[in-house]
Amino acid sequence: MPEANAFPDGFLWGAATSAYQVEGSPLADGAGPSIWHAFSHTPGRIADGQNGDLACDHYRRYHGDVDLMAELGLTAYRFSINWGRIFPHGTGRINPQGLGFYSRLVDALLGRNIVPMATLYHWDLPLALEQRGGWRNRDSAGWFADYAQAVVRVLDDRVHLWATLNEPWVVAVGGHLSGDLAPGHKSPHEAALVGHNLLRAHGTAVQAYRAEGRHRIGLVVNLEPQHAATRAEADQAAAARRDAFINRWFLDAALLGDYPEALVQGFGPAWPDFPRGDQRLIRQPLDFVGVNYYSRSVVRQGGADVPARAERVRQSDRPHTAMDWEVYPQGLTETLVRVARDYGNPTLYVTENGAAFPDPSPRDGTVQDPERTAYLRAHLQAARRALAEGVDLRGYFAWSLLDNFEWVYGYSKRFGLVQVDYATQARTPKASARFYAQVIRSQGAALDAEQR
Ligand code: IFM
Repeated sequence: MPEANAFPDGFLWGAATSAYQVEGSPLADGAGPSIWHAFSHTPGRIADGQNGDLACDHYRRYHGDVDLMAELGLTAYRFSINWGRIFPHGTGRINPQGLGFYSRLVDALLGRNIVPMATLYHWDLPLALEQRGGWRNRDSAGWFADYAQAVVRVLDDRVHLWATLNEPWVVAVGGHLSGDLAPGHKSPHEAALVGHNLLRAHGTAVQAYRAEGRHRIGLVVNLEPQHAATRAEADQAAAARRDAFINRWFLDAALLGDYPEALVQGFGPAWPDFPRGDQRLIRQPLDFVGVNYYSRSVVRQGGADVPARAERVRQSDRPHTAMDWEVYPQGLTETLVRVARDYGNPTLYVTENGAAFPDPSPRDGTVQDPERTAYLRAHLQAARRALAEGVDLRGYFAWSLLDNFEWVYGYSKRFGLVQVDYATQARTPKASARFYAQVIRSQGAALDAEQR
């Protein structure tokens, strides 16, 4: 039975990207290198030795890309700002050419009636700041607030939706605990400290925004339900620990003003002492929460990993994407309803959702990607269900507009609605993009059209 068509007027239908993943030209026009520039130029770090030097060349082709968005009928575009384009050394002298790029991008979007949502930090810390201790340094909160202020001062007249950080959990854990992502450190103590300083940076940036900006600002987190593999108490407890680690770490701190007890206990002696008063800075009133949702985890007790001591169990009877992530659309409804319930019904956006699959070559001007289309349909239906359950959901951003640089996987994983031929930079909208365009045109009704 199709749900009543619950997408409200003004619901944003968007797609998302991030600076390092699509822009290319990382050092153009006076920009300073980021930790991702350094990391991807370190042998052995990225599949096939790839890097973001060219990526989708969005820095030079943004105009054509905005035309493409308009052609698909997108009403919003979520992008991130590369800090090192604005402050080549992270602090100090502003580089007007860097600001100029984002200003032109925003004008191009507004010229096509596309609402811009700007993320201030999507993982590309200026290398100069990493050399000063990066997010491990308590000063990072001040550096970030100054950067936020400079950007907001120039763009807030036209950008009315801002996010401070994208997925701080991934920055803390991927960058400082597992070490898979830049800057590649492996230390529980650092990961906890970095998480805390990211939250302080979020808090100071929101304060800077309240002084300088006049619109709306929020935080974007990655969430995934943690389901126990069995009813055994030990597995239930493992799922609860992993839930505190992945889902509650940043939301509890930013929205409730405290860390989950299970998280602090899980880190044990690696958990640093933080000055009293930090929690007050971290808990700033927010205008929205952005939810990035891809999959769920099924877990059982096991492993010595700090802080969750839980093991994932692969659900081999269920479909998986090319990232080996289970396709689990009902988890999106579950996640949105849970955030609404546990955190006082904040305004929400799905700021990322999508799937990588190996796509065939273009034929007759399109790319057939039935699995991605099915993923998109099912997740949009799941978002609609959350709306029907009373969640204040204001928009959905597909990840991603374009195939792009998928971090350590290089260009081998394709998440785009639009295929990119990296040799020629040709863009070909996939069938999923055409489907999304129909959904947008019909304000959701096409979700219930017969599936071919
Ligand atoms: O590509 C990433 C993005 O940068 C952050 N969220 C998840 C995406 C897919 O892995």
